Amino acid sequence: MCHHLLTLIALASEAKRPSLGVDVISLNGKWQLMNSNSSVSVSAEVPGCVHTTLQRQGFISQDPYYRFNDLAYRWISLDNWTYTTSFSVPSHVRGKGKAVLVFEGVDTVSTISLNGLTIGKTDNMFRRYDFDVTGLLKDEENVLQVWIMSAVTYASQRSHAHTEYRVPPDCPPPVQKGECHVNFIRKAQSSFSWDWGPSFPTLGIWKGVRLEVFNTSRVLSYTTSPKYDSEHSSWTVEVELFFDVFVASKGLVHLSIPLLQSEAEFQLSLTPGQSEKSFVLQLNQSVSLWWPFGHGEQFLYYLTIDVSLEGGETFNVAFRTVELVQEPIPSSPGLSFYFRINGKPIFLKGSNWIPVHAFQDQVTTDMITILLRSAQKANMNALRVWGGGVYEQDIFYSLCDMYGIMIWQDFMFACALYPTEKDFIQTVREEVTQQVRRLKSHPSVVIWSGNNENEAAIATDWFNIPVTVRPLYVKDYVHLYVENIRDIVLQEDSTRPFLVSSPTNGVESEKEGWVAKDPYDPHYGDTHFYSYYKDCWDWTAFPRTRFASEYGFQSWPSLSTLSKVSVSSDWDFSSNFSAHRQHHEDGNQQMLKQAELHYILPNSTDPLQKYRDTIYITQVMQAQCVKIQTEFYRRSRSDIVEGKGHTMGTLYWQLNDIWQGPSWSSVEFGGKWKMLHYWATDFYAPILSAGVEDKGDLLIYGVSDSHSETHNVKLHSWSSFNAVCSLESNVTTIKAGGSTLVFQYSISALLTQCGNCTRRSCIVTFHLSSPEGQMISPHNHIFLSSPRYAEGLQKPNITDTGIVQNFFVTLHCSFPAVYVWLDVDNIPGHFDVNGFLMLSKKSTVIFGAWRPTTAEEITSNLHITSLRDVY
Ligand code: BMA
Repeated sequence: MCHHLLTLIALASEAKRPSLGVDVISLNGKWQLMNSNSSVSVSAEVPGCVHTTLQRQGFISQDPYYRFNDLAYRWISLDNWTYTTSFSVPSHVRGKGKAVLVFEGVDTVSTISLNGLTIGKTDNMFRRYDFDVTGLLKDEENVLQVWIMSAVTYASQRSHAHTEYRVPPDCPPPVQKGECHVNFIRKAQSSFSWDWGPSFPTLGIWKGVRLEVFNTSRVLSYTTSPKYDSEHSSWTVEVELFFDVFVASKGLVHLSIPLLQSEAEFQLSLTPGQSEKSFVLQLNQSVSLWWPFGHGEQFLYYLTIDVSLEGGETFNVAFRTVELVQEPIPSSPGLSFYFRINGKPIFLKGSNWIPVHAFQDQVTTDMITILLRSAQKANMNALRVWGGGVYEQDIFYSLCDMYGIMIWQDFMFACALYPTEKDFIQTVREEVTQQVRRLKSHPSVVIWSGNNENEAAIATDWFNIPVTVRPLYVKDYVHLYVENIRDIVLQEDSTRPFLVSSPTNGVESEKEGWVAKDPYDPHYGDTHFYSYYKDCWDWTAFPRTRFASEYGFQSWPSLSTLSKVSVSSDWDFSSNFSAHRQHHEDGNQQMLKQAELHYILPNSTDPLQKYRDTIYITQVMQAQCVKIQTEFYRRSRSDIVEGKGHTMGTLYWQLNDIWQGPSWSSVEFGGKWKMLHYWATDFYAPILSAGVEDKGDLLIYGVSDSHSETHNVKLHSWSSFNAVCSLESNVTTIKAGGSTLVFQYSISALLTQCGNCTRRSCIVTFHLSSPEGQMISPHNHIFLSSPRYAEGLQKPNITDTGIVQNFFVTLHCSFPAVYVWLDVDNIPGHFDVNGFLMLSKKSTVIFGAWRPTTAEEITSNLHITSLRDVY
């Protein structure tokens, strides 16, 4: 079975501003902030939050991220806070018919008053609120107050008021040092702590505030949805306009895409109240399509919408179709699960996105850009905006549109059951409607998904719910995600697929009443898979899934990142700090245990060196484990083994960090790349050569994302400085958009043929090359035994012989070296390669700096480590 969603998506520009005929007074800027007993009174920036304000005003002397401050500053979130401002409204503005106060985002539970009168309340940080204040304004000194209740107190009260049955979990595991009942409040679920992040239940006015005054009408939002008519092979763009109308009026709407020489004019007739109008622009020309990164260009066209009563707006529009294909696969039970973009099957390569900061007001466009560029540089074409964080800001989606990064967009529900009281459902309905209208015009968004792991939570009984009452929870689940969220999304957006959960069995889950018996079934939908203690080199233990939307391993971030929030006495793996920052039960042990399976753990007698080396070994382990697992999934794209396979997506957990602590991320807080991120560049390369050992044979696969065939495969193997021997495969074609076994050889035969090699003394390297001898895949290698047992691996004595402008770093070593790692501490930027295998005496890497720096600065900060240097 397959969802036919042959539609085209348009991309809207940033926050919609009311125009002609609407007077707008911005209320952003300086406000006053006070706590409940008035002992704190400071001036505050809006948009902003209480924590940021107290830090900037010097009321708290330290960075909330510093050492143990998440606990020390807990009081901030337990207090209630009031924001106050006053403003004037010129009388010619005040004289207009209708006045509305618009809050783009309040975090979270507030009562808002104007000139002493309550004008409204908020309970959902993901919604915009518009309050009618007609007749309540004065010329001068209008006092606007936002009283914000502690989110922790509110969540606790709501949970206690829910007496009929439990809505678990009550509290996060103690190791997270977090707050309870976050599922009762529509707020970033990770703000009460997560297994990679601190508890900072923020309070604030996190988005803009403004007054809008008008006589006739104002536009609340615009959406643009290109749609493809496959019968006529033509495109249309549907434009929706949402109005707030005060006085009935008539006018014209003019739509045009100049580059496509397409335009049209429509009559507009508005009656008082909220009003939705939609218009369809027929295109006269063929269009250039929008493609995911690595598959073509990202064409964006300008679309102008002119409303005679209101003025004009210009949007980006992009043309692409998306289908989620779930149909039978020959010789495999279950259904496929893959994305077809513009009619072509596309393998999704990427990772999962979490909030960039606990204090969202501190997230800058630069921070988002660095992360998205880093994703693209690592050859990612997809990210999943995970459901425990926030719907990202407009600029995030606009950049994804530009970079060709496909977005799997979760709704913000994660790892919990949720209440279904009327007011909760009502606020969620409004949230979902607004978010779909805000984001649906972006071509980068390719799928909506209802929640993170909540189907699995019920199906596999995370919360010990007695079987007899389970139907009640299933009913609530279906009510929230199917009868409400899904229902709204289907109504609002017919241009992309909707999934109820992740992981899920997709249409099979639907058949089983939306909660499948086993949502992790590899024959259907997507899976999440984590296993920390089992040997990650054993690829046979991974589920051969249709789509791997989460999997990963933790590592620690670099010392330069940690040193911003710690002191030297913390720099020990068994310090209180190391335990405090670790929010995942046994996380630190798991990392070392996994590393120890293949590496000798650092044993320097210098404690600081040992700490640095331990961080290094956790990053080596993480990079190696995720590489093995990802390569397994990529080469499974064509395979069906015992009915399983046809994997068409890998999104490892997780791309970014919310603070400086251990986590599954490949990019540290601040943007520094971990070893994993450098490796992702290779294991996500468009053409990959991947090696595995299977039943005593060495198998090498060529995996290609390309839509046309690739020729000629060559193999290099067995290297010391000089390869002991080198072999070439006679397979000359790699399947387009597939995985091809290009080389198979018995390992014992290979060892006998290749001089004096043993599993412990040699390593196999390989790559793919074109008929002309040009490399078409990155170099890759496979160990035939754990490096901890490697024989002949010596201290390589790596030195750099000076760094020249443009930051070429030339390295020399006296012996081959593995996992060669260059770290320049706090100098922002990244190397072209890192964490590499150095099989030549000399090798040059390039450092690309993100700010002006000098060769001297780099030299004095450069640390070089390889595996043999840590023991
Ligand atoms: C999955 C995610 C997150 C979590 C991660 C690592 O469950 O959805 O909730 O952070 O695993 O444990």
